Amino acid sequence: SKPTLAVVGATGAVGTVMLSILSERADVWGEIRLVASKRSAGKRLVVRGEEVEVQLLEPSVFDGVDVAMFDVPDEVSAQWAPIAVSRGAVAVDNSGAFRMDPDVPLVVPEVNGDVARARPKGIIANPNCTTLTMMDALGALHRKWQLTELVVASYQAASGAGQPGVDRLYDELGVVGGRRDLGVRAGDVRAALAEKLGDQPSPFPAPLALNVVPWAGSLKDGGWSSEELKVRNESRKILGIPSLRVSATCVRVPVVTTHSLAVHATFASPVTVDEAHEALAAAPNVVVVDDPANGEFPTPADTVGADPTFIGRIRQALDFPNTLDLFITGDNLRKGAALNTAQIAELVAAELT
Ligand code: 11C
Repeated sequence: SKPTLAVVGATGAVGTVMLSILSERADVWGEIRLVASKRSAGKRLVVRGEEVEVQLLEPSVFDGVDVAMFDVPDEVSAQWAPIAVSRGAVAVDNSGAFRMDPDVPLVVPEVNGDVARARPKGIIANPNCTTLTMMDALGALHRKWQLTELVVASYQAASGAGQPGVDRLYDELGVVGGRRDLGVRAGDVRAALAEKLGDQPSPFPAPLALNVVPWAGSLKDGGWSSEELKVRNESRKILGIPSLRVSATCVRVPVVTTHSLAVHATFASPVTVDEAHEALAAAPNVVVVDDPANGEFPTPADTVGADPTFIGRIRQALDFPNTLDLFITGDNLRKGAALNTAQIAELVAAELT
């Protein structure tokens, strides 16, 4: 019989996309059990065309479950993933709680799917969405030319901050829409938002509408953001290059969904643009869109809702040997989160059947 899946955090921004992905992909699952906190338990959600009641997160909900996916805050995963494992499930966790644990594989199926089998804690971690967006492309290039240095600037969508991020961006756009008097004086956007939205809390530390905000996550030592350190640490672990030199600047932009990255990647051996095109065109889940003479390059507005990551603007750096500059876009809720989690869960399901 087909394995049983639990989806914990089924009602969040990623959970919602997960339900549609589970409905679209080859049906590897028997029962799909939806699980959430007290606030959402009892709701009815549609998956695979059927209404399913959301069950309360409690230990017994994992009885009989083969794979439990978690898309919940770090502290909830830290507490509940081991409980799911103790009840017999393999946990696939999309929080930051276990990603850097040496006993937990951090998996992008196209890049390092083989490491998913060694999971001494019964937990497999799903990477951060910003890291994930560039892994398929960089994994393919690394295999051929051996990546040594990575300098990245991200352009991250509001939905990276979950449904509250999406709601806030739309609310802000509602305030600034059509106002030709805004964006012309320092502080005018901030003042207009304060006037119309009052004390309504924002997950962003500055206005996002008509703006960009060089911040995502929490403050860490040396002025780094947690998001920037995740890009560094997780890239090293996924690519299996512990000494990879990485420097990231993470920036939030007024895009609803789809993260973008400007990547400056240095390799051990020389690589031409044509060779990179060829390697990327052959890579799984990667689409090359790189014809600037005809205005073709990846943009978030053309990427959102798609499964692959899109690569364009591939150039050989003029002043840096063995180095490519390129631009990558990927739907942060799909490959960046729910799709990759579903793919990992399917790897486990394939072991069971
Ligand atoms: C963002 N990437 O865009 C973050 C959200 O480590 O899973 C995901 C945080 C994480 O804000």
